[in-house]
Amino acid sequence: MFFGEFVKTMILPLQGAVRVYFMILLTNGHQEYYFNKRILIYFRLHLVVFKFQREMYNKYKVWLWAAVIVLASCKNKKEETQAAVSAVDSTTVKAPEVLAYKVAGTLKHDTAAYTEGFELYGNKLYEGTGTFENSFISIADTSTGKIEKKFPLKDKSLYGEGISILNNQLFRLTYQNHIAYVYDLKDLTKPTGTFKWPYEGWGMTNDGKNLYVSVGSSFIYKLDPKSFAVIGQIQVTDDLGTVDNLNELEYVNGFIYVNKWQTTKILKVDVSTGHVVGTIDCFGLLSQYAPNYTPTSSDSVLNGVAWDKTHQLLYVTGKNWPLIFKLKLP
Ligand SMILES: [Ca+2]
Repeated sequence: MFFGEFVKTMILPLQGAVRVYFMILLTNGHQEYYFNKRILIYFRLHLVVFKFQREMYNKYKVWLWAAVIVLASCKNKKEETQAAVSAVDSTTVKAPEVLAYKVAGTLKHDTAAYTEGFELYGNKLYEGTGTFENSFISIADTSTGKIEKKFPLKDKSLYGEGISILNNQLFRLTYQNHIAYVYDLKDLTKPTGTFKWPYEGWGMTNDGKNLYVSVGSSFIYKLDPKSFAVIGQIQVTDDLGTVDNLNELEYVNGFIYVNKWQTTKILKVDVSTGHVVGTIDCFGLLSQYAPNYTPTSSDSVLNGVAWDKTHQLLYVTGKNWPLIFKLKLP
């Protein structure tokens, strides 16, 4: 506020006074201009303002110079921070390798499934879906894609998100309800427990011991499955800086495959560093294998990555996609 008042009361009159001064200079100080009534009033007015401006400066000069010093130091600090971040990004992270894959096969996928979680367990394909209207968990056969069981979420105030199975329990996030649920894998009709979760819920996976959760940012959180407490975090970066909009996750041998929301890319992230070491681009898969499919909305994006350990294949699908792709990685 002080700085705004200073501009109004001091800078603007100063500009007017400078204008009068230059007018006098331009006329070589000829006295006849002082007899021009309009110029004389203008000049006197600015002398009054000049005096007021000087009084204001004397009154507030300590604060003024203090503000100038603070602003200058802030600017220097910001530049130093940006320089440090740039140095880390450009020198420590290599450009990711493009991973050339082969499509080993396809399965039918339920086009009503707004995929949020996707995982293989015991040779079955588990899928968790979203939206308030149609959140459910399904269990499908991995050789045919046929859904064998389906468990709708009855409470329509809940929006289902990522799922993961660990120790015969199925964990399930919600989008903005700030609640996570845990189910006994033998009975997915009702949860056996709940956890509070402070962020949005996006994707989930596990390494056989701990859970990993994405929240739509560049961070993946590592959680204790017993308490849902955060015990670590990974910030994902590539050679261009941090990578955000991280969505569905799949842990495979020290790496997490994560698809970046609203893109056709799956990133291979080194869990120990957070660096993106490879990218899988699924652009063109749908148009090639399902040329007659028309997406129901702009939300029908790639989201669903699951690892088939037995056959060493990466299953990939998307929200409302008609197919699941089995990818053979290099
Ligand atoms: Ca997954």
